[in-house]
Amino acid sequence: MADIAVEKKKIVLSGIQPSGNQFTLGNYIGAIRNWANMQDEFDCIYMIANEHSITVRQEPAKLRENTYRALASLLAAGIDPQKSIVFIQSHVPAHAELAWILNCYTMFGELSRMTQFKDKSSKNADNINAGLFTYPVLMAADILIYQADLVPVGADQKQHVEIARDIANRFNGLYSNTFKLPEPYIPAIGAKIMSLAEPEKKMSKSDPNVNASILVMDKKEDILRKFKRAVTDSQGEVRRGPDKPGINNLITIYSVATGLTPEQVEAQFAGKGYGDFKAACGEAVAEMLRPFREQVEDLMKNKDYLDQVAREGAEKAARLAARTLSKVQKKVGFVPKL
Ligand code: ATP
Ligand code: LTN
Repeated sequence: MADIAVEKKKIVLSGIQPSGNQFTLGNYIGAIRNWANMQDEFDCIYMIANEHSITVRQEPAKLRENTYRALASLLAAGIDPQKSIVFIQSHVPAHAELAWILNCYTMFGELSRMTQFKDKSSKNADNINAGLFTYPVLMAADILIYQADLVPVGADQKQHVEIARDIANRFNGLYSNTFKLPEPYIPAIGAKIMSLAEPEKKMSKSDPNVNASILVMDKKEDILRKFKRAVTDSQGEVRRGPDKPGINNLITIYSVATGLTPEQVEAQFAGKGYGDFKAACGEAVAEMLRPFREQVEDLMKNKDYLDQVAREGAEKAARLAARTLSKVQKKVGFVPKL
C-alpha cells in the first residue's frame, strides 16, 4: 500500500542583529545567502534580532533605520515572505517572556564561559550590562519557542546553539519533554569569512577599520580597492596553505562568488600573481552583490511594504510561539489566566 503519510518538513530558525548600518560579506556568505537556499526543503523562520542589538549601546534613530535595512536585506537575499516567516524579534513578546523563564534554568557558570560574552565585554568595558551576559538565554528562547530542528549560523554562533540545547535538555529532564533539541547548521564553505586587513580575525560588522570588511552595500570601486589592499603573504602563489590565512580567505570568497571549487580556483590562477587574483576577487564579489544592493535600495523606498511584511510575519510567528510558551508556563506552575 502506498505510504500516504506526509512527511513534515524540519523547522529552521535563525536571526541576525541589525547593529551596524549594514551587513558584511561575512554575514551574507555565512548566514543570509544560505537562509534563502533552505526555503524549499525546510519550514523556515527568520528574524531580525533587535532585542539582542541593544546589549551594545545603539542610537535609537539608527537602530530603527538599520532594522528596516536588515529586513530589506533578507528579502533582497531571496527570502520570500510567502514561503518563510520573516519578522522583527520585538514584535513577538513571547520570546522575552520565555527568556525570563529560561534565565531561571541557566547557570551563571555556563554563561561565564561564552566566548562572545568575554569578547564583547572586553570591547565594551564601560557597559558590561546584564543583557550582554544573558544574551544566549534570549537566543535560546528564540530557537526553542519554535521547536526548531536546525539553526543555520556562522561558526562563531555554534557555542550559543549548544547552550540552547543544554538549557532545553535541563528543562526537559525536570518537566518531561517540552523542547526539541536544536542542531547548529554550519555551511561547509564560508562559515568564517576573515577580515581583509587582519586575516586571523573574523570579518565583523563592528570592526572600526574600513578596509577590514566588505559591506554588502559598498560601491564597486570600494570593493575593488578593499580587495586590492587585502593583506596576503610574500609567497606569491594562489594556493591554500596553513601559513596563508589571507589567501585562504580570498580563495574561499572567490569560490563562493563564482561557484568554483577551491581546487578550480587554484588551477585558474596557477602561474598568476596576487594582483590579478585580487582584482578578480573584487570583480566577482561586486557582480555577486550588485543585484542584491539594487534591490535593498528599492525596498528601502517602500517602508509601507516592509511594515506589512513585518506585521504579517509577526502574526504567524506569534501564533506558533504562543503554543510553546503556554506549555512551558503550565509546566513550571504558573496559574493560567482564565
Ligand atoms: P558583530 O560584529 O556586531 O558581532 P557580526 O558581523 O558578527 O556582528 P552577527 O549579527 O553577530 O554579525 O551575525 C549574524 C550571522 O552572520 C551569524 O549567523 C553569524 O554566525 C554570521 N557571521 C558573522 N560574521 C561572519 C563571518 N565573518 N563569516 C561567516 N559568518 C559570519
Ligand atoms: N546571536 C546571533 C543572532 C541571533 C540568532 C538567534 C541566531 C539572535 N537570535 C537565534 C540564530 C538563532 C548573532 O549574533 N549572530
